[in-house]
Amino acid sequence: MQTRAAILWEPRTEWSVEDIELDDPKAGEVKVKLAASGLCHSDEHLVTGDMVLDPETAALLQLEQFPVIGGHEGAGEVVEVGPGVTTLKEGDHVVLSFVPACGRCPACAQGRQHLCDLGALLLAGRQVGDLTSRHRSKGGKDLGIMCCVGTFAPYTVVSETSCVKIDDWLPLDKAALVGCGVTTGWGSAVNAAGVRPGETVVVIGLGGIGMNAVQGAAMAGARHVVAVDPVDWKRDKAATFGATHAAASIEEAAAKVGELTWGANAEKAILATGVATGDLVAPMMALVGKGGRGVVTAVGPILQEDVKLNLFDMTLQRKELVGCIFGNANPRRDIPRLLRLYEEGRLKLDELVTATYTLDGVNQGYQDMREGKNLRGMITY
Ligand code: CXF
Ligand code: ZN
Repeated sequence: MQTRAAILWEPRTEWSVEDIELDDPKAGEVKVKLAASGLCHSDEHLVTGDMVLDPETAALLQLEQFPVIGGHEGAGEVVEVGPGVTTLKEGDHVVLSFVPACGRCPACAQGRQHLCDLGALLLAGRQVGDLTSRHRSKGGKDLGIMCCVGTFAPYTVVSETSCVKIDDWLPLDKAALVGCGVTTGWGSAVNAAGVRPGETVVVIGLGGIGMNAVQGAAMAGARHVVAVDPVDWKRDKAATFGATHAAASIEEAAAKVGELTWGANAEKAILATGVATGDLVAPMMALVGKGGRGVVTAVGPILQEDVKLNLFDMTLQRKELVGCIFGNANPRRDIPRLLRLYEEGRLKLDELVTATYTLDGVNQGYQDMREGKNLRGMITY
């Protein structure tokens, strides 16, 4: 079929919205009619050239990262199923999980689906079944799809392993948010940080990820949630997601946390900035006290950046630094679970969407993100 998509032909250019050809789903694949796609900062990292496919993986798979259809936070309806699909049928509503979960690899078998072996293909963006493309430009060039989903398009073809079936009555434009940002943020507090009742938690960066880390920390029973961001309205908004205190910078947060804990410092800190760099990790670790834990959930120039840590902190202070992808969640458990919490009025999703755009407005959406205007911009189809 013919459809449209926002394509990034190479880094440091704009998204180009073009007509494309979309093939029928092959074995194990489904065609999804998307209702909405969130504008996550990770797609912006493709634009800035920060987030490159690991060269070893690229060489091994003989794949190029570009051109790529962006978007990895979407939800929609299955409109066609390929041969051998057993878990979905036409008409099913699905959230596209930005990490596929095959259910069979060692990570999936241990319940760590966020580490599914198919995740090696996140930035290679080909079909996980046979490493070919179903998406083609008008000029006949194979197109990659961000995180194996490519949600900047009204239709896409994905592996059934990227789909999590959800209840039909849920609003798809809100459910889309759980395909990346909400689960990543909430899970970074609940799963990765393991926030416990009564703890003091600092969340650095209040975008779509950080706001959900605040929300997760509050839900897990934190006593103090200190929300850190230089943008005034984001700090104000964090209070509605459960933040108890706010700071405009890490330095200001350090003073606040020292005061709140009588010098003991926080139990947990979460780095959720739009651009994570290695030099932010040591200041984050300084916010946590002995036995405390810092979580890096944000991404940025991930292959290029190293982290320097103090050995006293890691030994005598026994601080922990924990990595995080997709909130260390299990998408098939956590996506439906989060949506139940939304239905019951206990998880905020509506409040995260600060602007909606058409597909043609994708570059405007990212410009608004750069200017600090959005928590989540959302393309609706
Ligand atoms: C990212 C993580 C690194 C690969 C692309 C997606 N996560 C969420 O935005
Ligand atoms: Zn994302």
